[in-house]
Amino acid sequence: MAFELPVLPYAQNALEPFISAQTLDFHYGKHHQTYITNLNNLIRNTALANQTLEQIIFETAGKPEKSAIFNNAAQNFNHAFYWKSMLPNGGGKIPDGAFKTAVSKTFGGLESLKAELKAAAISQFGSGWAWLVSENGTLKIVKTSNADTPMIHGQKPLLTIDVWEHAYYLDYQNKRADYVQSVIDNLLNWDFAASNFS
Ligand code: MN3
Repeated sequence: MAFELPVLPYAQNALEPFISAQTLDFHYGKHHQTYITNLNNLIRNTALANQTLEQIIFETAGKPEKSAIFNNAAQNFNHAFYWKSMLPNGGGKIPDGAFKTAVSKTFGGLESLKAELKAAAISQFGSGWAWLVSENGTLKIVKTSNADTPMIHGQKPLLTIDVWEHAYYLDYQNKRADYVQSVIDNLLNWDFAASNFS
């Protein structure tokens, strides 16, 4: 069974002007598709071929001889999660409920959470990801390098921002901070984060 590129949850131009259709054309249509194609080629006719994406990630994590499979599998998970972490007319408020209570308890409020998330995204050296996760029920901001992903560190991802250059270079060139600020202010899907927390 081969993996397929998941359907983007909005049109390719739906995140404009913050992320252009051209960026999504390359990032979703080319980069993400390549991770899918590579993963399928790497697992074909192996014991991993009938496993779920998460099983493949756990099975190959920390094994240097399996790093190509891990990198492509984890990047598939990370990108599918990133697309769902955004929506047109995002940003804004978090919904009432257990997630909002946890945000107040851990960060003192949404503005402090956003400041910490921005700092993590900007300070990630080189390619990687900034994440809001829950670990044993407690919220945390973390960053990961390259394809690394929170699930293998005992963390449940709630929201992510891709900070590989391919995520922003066409629209923002070297200004990663401007891209991160745009995503946080205008695109983040707090309903998705809340649904992942519960
Ligand atoms: Mn990417």
